[in-house]
Parts: sequence; structure tokens; C-alpha cells
Amino acid sequence: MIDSDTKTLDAVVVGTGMAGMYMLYRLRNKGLNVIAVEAGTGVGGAWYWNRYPGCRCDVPSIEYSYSFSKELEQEWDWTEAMVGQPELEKYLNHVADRFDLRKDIKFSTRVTAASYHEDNGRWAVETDQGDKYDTNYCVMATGCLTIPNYPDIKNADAFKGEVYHTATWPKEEVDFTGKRVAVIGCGSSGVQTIPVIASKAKELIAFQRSPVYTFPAKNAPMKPEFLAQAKKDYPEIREKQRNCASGIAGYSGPKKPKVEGAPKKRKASRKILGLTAEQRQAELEEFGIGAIPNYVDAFFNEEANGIVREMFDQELKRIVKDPQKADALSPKDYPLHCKRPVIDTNYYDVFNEDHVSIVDLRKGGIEELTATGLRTANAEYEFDILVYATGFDAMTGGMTAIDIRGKGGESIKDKWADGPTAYLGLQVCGFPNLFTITGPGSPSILSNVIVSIEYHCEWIDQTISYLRDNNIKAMEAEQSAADEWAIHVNDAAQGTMYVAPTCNSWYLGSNIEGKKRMFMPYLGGVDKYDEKCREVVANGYEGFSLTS
Ligand code: N01
Repeated sequence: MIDSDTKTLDAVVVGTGMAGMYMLYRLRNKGLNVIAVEAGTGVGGAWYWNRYPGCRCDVPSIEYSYSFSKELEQEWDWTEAMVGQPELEKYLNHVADRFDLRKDIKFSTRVTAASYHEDNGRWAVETDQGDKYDTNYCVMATGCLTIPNYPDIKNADAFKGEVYHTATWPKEEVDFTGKRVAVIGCGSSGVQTIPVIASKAKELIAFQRSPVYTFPAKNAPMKPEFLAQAKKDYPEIREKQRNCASGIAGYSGPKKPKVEGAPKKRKASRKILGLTAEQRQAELEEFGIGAIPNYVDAFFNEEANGIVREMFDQELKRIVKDPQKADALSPKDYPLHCKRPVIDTNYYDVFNEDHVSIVDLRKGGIEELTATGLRTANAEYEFDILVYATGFDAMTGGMTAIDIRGKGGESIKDKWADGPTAYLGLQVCGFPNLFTITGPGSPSILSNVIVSIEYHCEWIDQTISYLRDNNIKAMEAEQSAADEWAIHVNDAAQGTMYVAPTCNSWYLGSNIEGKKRMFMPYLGGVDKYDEKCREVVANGYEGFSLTS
């Protein structure tokens, strides 16, 4: 029974990051009655919430942009090779205005519950603002990195100073001038924010549990002639993005004509095994620390990984002058490529400054927060501002934070208690007509995520057309297909450093206590994944059950 306050819709899109915005655009264009619900006051998702100082994209902006509108591609001018959060947020606001998306977005509203009604194949969706929607389709555009992880530290509320999390940074500027600042966490967010905060603060202490492998970003202002050429070359760039594993075309400008007799530009080797110690040293000196993540054999081979780690350590010791700090920053406990390699601007250099110190929590963890700071097993520290850069309940957090109930009232939390399975990362068995954009089991964050997002939105759009055209009431992933796909996703990661026994990462869910260890994203590549999805459709939505 639907009460009179309930709004009847064709589709509800949850979240308006890059995925939700494009999904809304597509579904509305096909004439569906659709609403997008957004917890923030603006669009942008990750690029709305993560507004911490130094936040920046690590994919070239030419490639980290929507491809669906040729006009948009031509009219938007990026100012840097890899732009920061403010420019990305501006771009996404421009997209929202240009395509008039805001009129169908309910801002400052969080979806709290969604339950499936088996009798009519529809979803009942509720929000924290008291909205009720009765809808045919639910599209979860809740993102892979959405729910902040607050570590479980004793007396967490004891600290009396200002407290921030990089993933929920306030819009108002935080003034670090003359302040003593503590940052807990040294992953991508910590690495980006530490040098920027340190440039203002009187003192900065980084509390680090796992050092990262980080490489120079080499960001630079956008050259107008490069941008102009990229705009001309967009059709080829997009084509290449969709037909390679990473979703990154690696665009570097127009191909230069070959000059007869010109010396060949030297490149670092593809593999480290097979090079003599002298050759490795020569490569390190010629190409620098930035060449290290490109030795492909280090992805799979422990010996190769060991060699590149030694090279990394050697460079680290050269850059960071204080041997104790260099030792603390050395990621000796786990292989390169287990976690997402970070790219940075001045991260190691900032530790050469006297007012920046590092606390190696491997030698004694945080025991508790105090009114004035925190205490580790070894010492007590005082500071004015505490910044958590402790990451996310990744891949699943955005979904499990909502009380989603499918057939028989089963909750998504229970369904995923033994690890998240979603057929192709698009649908969960027992949750008909609910789609997940970049869900677990899809390339998602192991690819240029906007390429994967656009692909998913288009697939869902076309699938909904198919369901409507064929009077299909409910579409649901079959458990056997989801299980088989989960095995394939797991197999694709085997033999890589992502699943090495010493590896703990958010890809595996092992940054969250109690979360089942399981490699969640699909490593097979964007191209192979697209091929599989197309095959599934060509075979009449093989692996999905369709009920009229
Ligand atoms: O989060 P993380 P993030 N005590 O999980 C530490 C994307 N991103 O926000 O490794 C002490 O990587 C934790 O330690 P450990 C990108 O995909 C992209 O930095 O669990 N420390 C780790 O050091 C990235 O991979 C961009 O041992 C604790 C840190 O907190 C993803 O987001 C920029 C702790 C968390 O690192 C997540 O990055 C930013 C505790 N109790 C983010 N608990 C770019 O585009 C956790 N930690 C460049």
C-alpha cells in the first residue's frame, strides 16, 4: 500500500558524484521520471567531500573527464596536467549547470533505506528528510571511496582541539598558521595534504602505520598548444581509453614525424630481472625514482619486487637526509604494488624540514587520545589540530551504510558478510532492479574510474530500455553467475602483489576491522571487462534472470 506522501518514480539514483550525475542525465534523456538524491549540498561526490588542502587527481585531466558530450570536451579548459580538487569540483558544477541536472537532484538528503517489494517488482526508498519514493529501478551511484574510516582509538573524544577528516573536509578554510598539527595516516590523502599543511603549520607530526611507495607527480601547468591538440585528438583518445586495460590512453600529444638519423630517445627497461647491478644503477641515475613502478615484472615476481624495493630505498635515503626519518618512511614490510602507488608533490622533501617529523607506529602504536594530543606506546605528543587521513570503508561502505533489503527482507550487509559479490559489479543476487555503478567485481578504481563509470551508466541505461521494451518486471543476477564471476575476479588477482600474503590494503578490505578479506575490484582490464558485458547482452542477458 503506497501512502499519499510517497512519490512514484521510474528510477532513483543515489549519489551525484561523477557516476550519479551521468546516470541522471542518461535516464532523464530517455524520458524516465527520475530523481537523484545527494547527501551533500552540491554535486561532485568524492570531489565534493575530499576538499582537504592538496587534494588532487592522479590521472591526467584530459583523460579524467566525461566523454559523452563533444561540446563539453571542446568548451572546458583544464589549467594543469593533473588538476586539484577545486578545479574538478568547478568542472562538475559546470556539467550540472550545462545539462540542467540540479532540478532533479534532492540535495542535503541522505538515503537511509531501500526495500524491494516482490509482489510488484518495485523499490521503496526512504531518506533522512522523510521522503518516500516508490520506484521501479534503484541505481546505487554511491562510489567506491565514500564512507570515511575513523580508527577505533581509545578515548577518541578526549582531544579538545580541532579535529578533521580528509574525506569530510569543511568548506571553510582551516587556518593552520602557527599551529601544531598531527596527521594520522599516510596513504594517498595523507601524502597529498602533509606538505601543504606543513607549509603553513608551526609544527607537523605525521603518525604513520604503513609507509607508502610514492613517486613524483611531475604535475605542470597545461600548455595551451597541448590542450588545443588534445581537443582535436579527443576521438582517438576516447577510443583508446575504452580499448585498453587501464582506461588511460597515455596521451602525450601528436606523434612527432620521424627525423632520419636522429638519436632514439632512451627509455627505461620494461623488466628489472635480467639487468646487471650496474645496469640497474645506471637506469636509476638516468630515469630517477619515477621509473621504479614501471618495471612490469615487479607486479608478479617476488625477486623483481625485492630488487625494485632496494632501488626505492636507496633513492629514499638519498632524498631524505635524516637517516632516522628515511628509515621510518621506508615501506619494508610489504611489496610494491600491493597498495595503490601514490604520486606526490614534495612529500619526501618536506621531511627535510625541521618542523616536520614522523612517528613510526610500527615501533609502538597509538594507545589513546588525550585532551592535548595523543599517547603512543613510546611517547606522548601535544598538538592543536588533529587530521585523520585514515581512508575509507572502500568499495562496499557506501552501500552497507544504507539499510538495503532485497528479496525476503535480506539486508545487503548480511548478503555481503562473507565478502561482496556482485555479478559483473552491476547487480547483486536477491536485489532485483537494483544496479551498482562500479560495484565490487568491476574494474572501477583499478581503472581510470570515469571511463568505467561512463561504461556502467551506458550499460544500465541500455538494459533499462531492454527491460521496458520487453515488459520485463524484474531483472536479477543469478547466484551461480555471481559466484562464477567472483571466482574469476579472484583468479585474475592471483599471482600479483595485490594479494601477496604480507599485503593489507583497502582493495582487500583489510583496512577495516572485521571485514572479510577478499580482493574486490576486477583486475582483468576495462577492455576485457567490456567484452564480457557485451557478450552477456548478446546472449540475452546471460547470468541474469528476467521475469515478466
Ligand atoms: O586512504 P588509505 P586514503 N592508526 O586507506 C592509516 C584514493 N585517493 O584516503 O596502511 C594509524 O590509502 C593507514 O595505515 P595502513 C586512492 O585510490 C586518490 O589515503 O592501514 N594509521 C594508511 O596509511 C587511494 O588509494 C587520490 O596501515 C591508520 C592511511 O591511514 C584511496 O583514495 C587522493 C589507522 C589510510 O590510507 C584511499 O586513500 C586521495 C590507525 N588506526 C585518495 N587506520 C588521488 O587522486 C588507518 N590508518 C591522488
